[in-house]
Amino acid sequence: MTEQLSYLKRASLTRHPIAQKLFKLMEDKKTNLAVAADSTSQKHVLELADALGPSICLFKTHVDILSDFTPDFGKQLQEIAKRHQFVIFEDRKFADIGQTSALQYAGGIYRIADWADLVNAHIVPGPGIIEGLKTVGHPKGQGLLLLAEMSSQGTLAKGAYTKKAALLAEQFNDYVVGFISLRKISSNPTFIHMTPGVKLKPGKDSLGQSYRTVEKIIGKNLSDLIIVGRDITHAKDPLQQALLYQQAGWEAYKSSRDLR
Ligand code: S5P
Repeated sequence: MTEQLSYLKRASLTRHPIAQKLFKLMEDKKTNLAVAADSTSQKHVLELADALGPSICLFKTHVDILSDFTPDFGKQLQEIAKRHQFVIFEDRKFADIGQTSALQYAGGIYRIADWADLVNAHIVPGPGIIEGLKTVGHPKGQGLLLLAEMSSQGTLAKGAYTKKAALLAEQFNDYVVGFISLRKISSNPTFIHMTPGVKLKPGKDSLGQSYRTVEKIIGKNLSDLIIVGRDITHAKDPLQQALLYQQAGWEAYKSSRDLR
């Protein structure tokens, strides 16, 4: 068993307000589960946030797939997040030059920067994308996750690319709070590792998504947080299913680490 710092200890090491809040509420609520609410109905997304709120630490959205989006979406989600104590992550995966990404983040129809605690970015454009997003998000106390690895088959995000993500995170450590990755890729305890492509049993979908188990991701790969989508949102009883993942995630966290 490797010696690792607890989420709570890590909350005290980071100076980023969202990372601090996230680590703390993971420990308080005993959950490292995030749900990916990939429904095209805003009403359904908000219902999921309210129903699953107690068992999750983070709620992940794709606001641009909503077919009935209204400008009060963010405000409504923030109210639910406050009630149930979870962090809001808009999975926008910015990938343009800094100037354009900043405009996409702050403006347009969705005004993501008005309501999302966290967003993420591909590092393919280089550091300018982080600088651009930072001009918008940092003054608001929001944070950025870098896509260091992806869960899909044949991903090009590996090797030197993944290492570069870890270096860029260090370079911008007052704004970057962590990574989307399949495993722990940085030994800096202030960075959080979030992993999608997680199911209770391994498998894949018909479009290249591959699934690894909770035990593999949290227990063996030492990631910090699991992101689960359809296996919860499409379940007969989403809350019951979320509870199974919450328990599995917490058990894997506790049993795999010699926590300090
Ligand atoms: O590499 C990635 C990165 C992300 S953020 N692979 C992913 O699947 N995701 C997101 O995680 C994806 O956009 C989706 O919202 C979620 C996985 O959903 P599921 O239904 O396959 O669990």
